[in-house]
Amino acid sequence: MNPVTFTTADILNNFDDEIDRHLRITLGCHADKVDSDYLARALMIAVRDRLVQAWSNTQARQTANAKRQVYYLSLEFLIGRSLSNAVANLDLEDTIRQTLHKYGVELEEVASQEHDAGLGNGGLGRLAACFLDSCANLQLPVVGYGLRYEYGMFHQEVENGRQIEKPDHWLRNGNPWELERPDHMRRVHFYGHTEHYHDRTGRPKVRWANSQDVLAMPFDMPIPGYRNDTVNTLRLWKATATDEFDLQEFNAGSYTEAVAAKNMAEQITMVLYPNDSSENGKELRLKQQYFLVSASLQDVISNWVDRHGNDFTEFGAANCFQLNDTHPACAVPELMRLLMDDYDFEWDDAWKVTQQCMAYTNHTLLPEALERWSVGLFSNLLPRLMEIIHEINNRFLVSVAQMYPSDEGLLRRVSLIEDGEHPHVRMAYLAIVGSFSVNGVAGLHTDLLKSGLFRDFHQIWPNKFNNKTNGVTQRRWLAHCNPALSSLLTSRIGDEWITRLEKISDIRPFAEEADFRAEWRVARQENKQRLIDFVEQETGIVMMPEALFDIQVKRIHEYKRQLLNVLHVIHLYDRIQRGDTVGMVPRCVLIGGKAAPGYYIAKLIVKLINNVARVVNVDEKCQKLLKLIFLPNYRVTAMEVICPATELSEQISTAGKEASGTGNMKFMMNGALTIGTLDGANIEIRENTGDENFFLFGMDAAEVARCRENYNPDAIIAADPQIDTIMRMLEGGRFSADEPGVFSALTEGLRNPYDSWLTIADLRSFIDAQQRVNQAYKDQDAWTRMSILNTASSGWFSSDRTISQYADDIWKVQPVK
Ligand code: 26Q
Repeated sequence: MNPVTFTTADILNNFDDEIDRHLRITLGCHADKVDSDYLARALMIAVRDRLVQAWSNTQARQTANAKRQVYYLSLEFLIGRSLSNAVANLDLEDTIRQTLHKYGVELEEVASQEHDAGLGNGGLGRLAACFLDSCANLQLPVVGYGLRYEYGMFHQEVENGRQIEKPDHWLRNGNPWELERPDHMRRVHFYGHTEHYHDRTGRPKVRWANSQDVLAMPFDMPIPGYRNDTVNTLRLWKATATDEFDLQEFNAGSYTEAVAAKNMAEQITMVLYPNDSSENGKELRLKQQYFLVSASLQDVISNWVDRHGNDFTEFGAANCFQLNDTHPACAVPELMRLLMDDYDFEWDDAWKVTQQCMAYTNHTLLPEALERWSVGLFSNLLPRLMEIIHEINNRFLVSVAQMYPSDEGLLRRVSLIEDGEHPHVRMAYLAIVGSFSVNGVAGLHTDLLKSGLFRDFHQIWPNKFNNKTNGVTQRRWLAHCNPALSSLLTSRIGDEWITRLEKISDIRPFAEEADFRAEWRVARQENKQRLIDFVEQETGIVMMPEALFDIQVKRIHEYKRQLLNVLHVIHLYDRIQRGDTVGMVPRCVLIGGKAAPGYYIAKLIVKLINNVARVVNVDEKCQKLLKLIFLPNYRVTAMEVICPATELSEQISTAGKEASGTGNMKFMMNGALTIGTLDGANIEIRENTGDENFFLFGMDAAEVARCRENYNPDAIIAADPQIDTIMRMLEGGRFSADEPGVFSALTEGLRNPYDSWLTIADLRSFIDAQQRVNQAYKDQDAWTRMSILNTASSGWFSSDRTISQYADDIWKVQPVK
């Protein structure tokens, strides 16, 4: 059959007809006045239809031509909305706007009907989404594998200042983007036991017997590249029960009970775990991890066997699995199991293949966030994997003992099994031993991995370790979310920056043109107004348009130090009370983020922000000078309104704690100035934009380490009257009149000599830096110049750059054009 080609007029007519057909036939909507929800669904289906041909072409092309395929294994993909992204990438915006005008609506209104796909917690999940976008843009043969959670990241509400979690049933109205693929269903084993036997040729073999099985049903989501005919795939697995009834129960007359028991299986992909740090070791979470890994590896191997039969000679060279943190680290023993038990590999051959195709990315330095699983739980749930892990460990320790004879301490330190009364599997060590590449996500982070957390492993295998500084996609985080700034940029330097962000440095000389700066300010003001409207809608609070927009949005965490931010707000509040306001610039401080439901202190910080906000925002004297806002339910879609309007980006973690940060990059790209510590990618942001365009404060990682040795926060407080006042207000109940003492856990933490986050140690430096911000903001022209230079220097922080480095250094893959 000949390929069909469309003229512009065809597409237009076509689109009108298609929307009409989907409304009336696909969706059965016959109303006179179509509401925007139906329109959104019709539009999404029509746009998806446009993707399908390129999607299957891409697959065919990659299967035929790619020398190596990459699989990004991640428990999280924080996609957000897809419609506007697809429309922009297919270059359909004008067409669709014309069609929608016939229904009297704007694209933005229709697009706002789409529910965020919130299948992630924060940075790590959003990074996976940016990476998929960049892979498609660069036409790389990369498939994302994840879980199709029925419930995504919880919806956050605030009652009496406290966080309330509500379920996020994002699939309730269907997901027009996904295609169910029953023909690629897989079967995953749990529980049971292993049996060692000899096959017909007398070779020793193992089988996993008496397991309880769960089916994995794949749903594919299209990942379109930017105007390049490439559409990659994100494959999400849903757990479904097998049809094997428990016959005993069935025969005893418990038919309904037997069927109901099938629900156990389906729970595996019911809900995303909403905690992004310390793990509580729940069995269901390990089930999720193994379910993802086993289904995905079987998928890859089965496709391989379809094309190559049982010849695995090239399998290791032709496939690469990138492990997004240790969450999918079971991939190491699972690949071993599949190769040995199902395809008759000998151990050494299987190990060679495994080490040839696994690569691991670490996203945290917090020792308490490193995943460990109790050996007891592990061997009960995954008996065959536990056996393989023991064998990997034994062989590894033998090789270490050969390299470093008589270093027992070393053997104990690097063992994959942490010994003790309740031994645990150290998942990070399993990932390191099983991979050919281990990378951190920013320069400092990788250095600290090598010299600290993974020091012994770095000594054993220095060449395994490498850095890949994170990035974000400028297509979502500038072109889409900031149309005002985008068209201003394009008017001066063309639109090549959309696919090659390094070109954005061409805007640098325009920082010296007064007209350009004026236009920059107009765009910024338009974006601020958009945020003002959004915040008023969500909270009822009206931000002052002339104020400095000072913003911190990210997960609520002690190490991220939202508390430090609040202490500064209290300080400003106190100054205003005392009438010390000469030269004070009006400021709106906005904080948003979710706390893990079981993280008591994080939830208390949310309460404190809300309580301080309540006092500040009703205060007469503050009206024109200061507002504090807690924005509920921070999510991808909220950031799309927030980052274009932000003037001051708060990146204030204790140095050495934030692996990279990625919000920091979105803000910079959109022209915000950063107030930050020398932590994570802040360091690289400062290097790129220049010291003079960055508000630095606080201790660096080395100073932090030294400070801990002899930290006396009480002494610092007593010696600094302004800090002393802040503490008195907090401890004296100024923000907790109706619940005396509610914040004592926070104030006691601040005064604790073992406070891990050293908040008081950095407070003076922070207040001073904020005063420098205040002074700088008074000179709007100079501020605008700095803002332009931040955007102009953001080229390095495109995820296209990051992904090119993964492709060249780790994956060794080429684009398939
Ligand atoms: C683990 C086990 C059980 C349940 C949950 C988890 C879990 C889930 C998510 C642990 C950690 C996470 C997420 C971590 C994360 O988002 N880290 C961030 O990754 C970003 C991308 O590299 C960095 O920019 C941030 O600095 C880092 O905090």
